Amino acid sequence: MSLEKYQTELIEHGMSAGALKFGTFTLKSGRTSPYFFNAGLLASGPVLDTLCSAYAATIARALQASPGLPAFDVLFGPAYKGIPFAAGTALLLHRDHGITVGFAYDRKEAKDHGEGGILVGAPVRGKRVLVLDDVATAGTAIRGAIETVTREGGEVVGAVLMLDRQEVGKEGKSTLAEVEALLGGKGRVPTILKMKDLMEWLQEHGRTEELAKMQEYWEQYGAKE
Ligand code: OMP
Repeated sequence: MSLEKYQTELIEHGMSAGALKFGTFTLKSGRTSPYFFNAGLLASGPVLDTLCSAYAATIARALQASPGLPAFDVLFGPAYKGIPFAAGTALLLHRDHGITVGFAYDRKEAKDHGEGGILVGAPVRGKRVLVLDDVATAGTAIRGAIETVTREGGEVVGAVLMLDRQEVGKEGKSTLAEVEALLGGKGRVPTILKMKDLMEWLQEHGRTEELAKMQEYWEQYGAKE
């Protein structure tokens, strides 16, 4: 299976922005990983264009797939990194795919005056919401975003991820399968990239040392469904 153009672009722009790195990194989970993707460094016009175009293409494709993503009303990007990404993706869904949705995001601290509350942007109460997040390892961050929307009265019908690291989740299955089950089943969590896509890119570019370290990590922590 070869990589899509938008996947290759995200890998290569991510690397030149210093966001995607190969080396030795300690994860939130305490695991020592041979790679790290810091979406916070995707922070220039061109690289935001690459990322949001990839999110929009992934969402548009998932809406057509079977089993796929159900139609939704609002794209929710959790603070802070998700805020510009959700805004940019809503814009490109409209401009490039003819899909019109609102976008919303949360505050890290609730306001008790003015408009108040924890959410900003399009109202989610009673709406079908797609959560947009960057990286999933064990699934803590994505579950937190789903809870925020649910608490505010939205119905989370799916989630879109920049990178599924394809690791074991909280219940011993793959994180992706666990989150899909939470959201109603297969097809509910489309992703732009998976760890295996990064490995394919390394292979295509003859980066055998890095590939071997990725393979080793996969054997230790990868989700073998
Ligand atoms: P989980 O909450 O365990 O799914 O890990 C996802 C979070 O880990 C992300 O929201 C980031 O804060 C961080 N992270 C990355 O951003 N990139 C990576 O490659 C790996 C991690 C990580 O620490 O697992």
